[in-house]
Amino acid sequence: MSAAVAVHDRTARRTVGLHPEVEALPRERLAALQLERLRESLRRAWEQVPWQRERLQRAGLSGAQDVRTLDDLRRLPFTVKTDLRDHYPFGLFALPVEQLARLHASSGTTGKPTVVGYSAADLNTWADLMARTLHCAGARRGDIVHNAYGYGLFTGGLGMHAGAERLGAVVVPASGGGTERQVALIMDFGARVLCATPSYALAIAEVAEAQGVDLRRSALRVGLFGAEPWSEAMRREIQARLPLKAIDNYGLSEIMGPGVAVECEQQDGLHGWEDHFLFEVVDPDTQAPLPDGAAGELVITTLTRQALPMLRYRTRDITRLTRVRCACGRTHARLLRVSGRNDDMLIVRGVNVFPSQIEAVLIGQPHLAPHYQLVLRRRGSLDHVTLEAEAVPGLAALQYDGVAREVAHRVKSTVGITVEVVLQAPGALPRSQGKAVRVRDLRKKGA
Ligand code: DLL
Repeated sequence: MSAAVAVHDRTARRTVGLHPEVEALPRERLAALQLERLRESLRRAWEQVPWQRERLQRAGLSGAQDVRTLDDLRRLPFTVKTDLRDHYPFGLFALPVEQLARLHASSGTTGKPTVVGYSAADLNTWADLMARTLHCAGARRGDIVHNAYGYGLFTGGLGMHAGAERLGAVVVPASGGGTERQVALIMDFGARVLCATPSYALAIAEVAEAQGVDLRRSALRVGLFGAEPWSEAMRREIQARLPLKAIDNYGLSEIMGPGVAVECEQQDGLHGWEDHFLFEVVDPDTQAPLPDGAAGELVITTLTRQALPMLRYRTRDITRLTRVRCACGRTHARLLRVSGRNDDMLIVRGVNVFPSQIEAVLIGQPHLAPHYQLVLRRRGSLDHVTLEAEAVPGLAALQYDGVAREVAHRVKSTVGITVEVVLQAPGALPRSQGKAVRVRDLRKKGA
């Protein structure tokens, strides 16, 4: 890549973000950088990955030089998760495995895991992007960062860890679990930043309350919450129980891990780091590109990944894009919250529903704890949905039925589906230590 457009543009605003020269890069310069990097990424895929070359040829391309404008991206074929599985473990890598520095994997519900590889340069880019992500959320050099994302094959723990170190913060590698001890560490060390899934952040708050520890008096000020869909209602709930700004951050292992997009302090959409990724939204059924503002499936192309260049990866995640400049001054496109995965969408008697829509109705109700699960069963030829919710301590058992009826009514009037609400005693529902399981689908088992 020519150093041209890259990282040291003197004309750009210097006031925004950890890397102001790229975070506030004027859009036309950003586009020039993207095109240059796209061609380089394509060339890597073409030369190093026979499967990529074959299908690019089938799509009528004769090489990376055929991509002359960013609109030519649409000539490239999509990549889907099963492409990675079909070439398990290393078949889509653009570097020999002995030249890599790290492997991560995400476990699928069926079959083989999806394996992703990183060169030393990829890890370096990732740490930079994570430092930028943490900074965008409000973390600063010298902050104590309590990292409760799981360490291991999951990208959350190690990804955040590297970014916090790169930022110059002090990282506490807590990982998931041992929640009582986590509460003590947050208080004793004076953590200012908490990294966790939103559901685990709530579990931490709840355990603290049960221990008689008031986390509202802790030093926590910034929460980086992601790795699962969550609603505005959940954000309000977390911000009421912890003295922090709850910031949404999005990523996926196939593309890199966390650090793909993050909210700034405006909490008004997640800045996607467009100097490293191209974002498109397409119609999930026809794959036709959709304009900014329209909801559809997010498709991401990597611009700088060496080990695993991804061309038009279909994430299955549903979101909307805006390229209107944010009040913070960053110029990069924003994702307007990821409402859920296509795979998680329930179709209940013809109505499409994401669990996060039901969450938005539940959370904040005075008699309910912020935990829930949806259980799907087949009754005859129809789908039956049970919403398992949990009462707050102190609610008399006599009131359970009335509260359940009220919740069912609200779900029907707001979301439009009929659910049977079963109210459980406090503590009855499983607590997450990582990604919460919101849906138990028993239909295939004939239940
Ligand atoms: O969850 C990476 C990550 C770690 C992101 C820590 C943020 C924080 P995977 O395990 O591969 O990677 O799962 C990726 O999780 O396709 C979405 O469906 C979902 N997801 C991730 N972040 C969000 C979010 C990590 N902020 C899958 N909102 C993605 C909604 C999210 N869904």
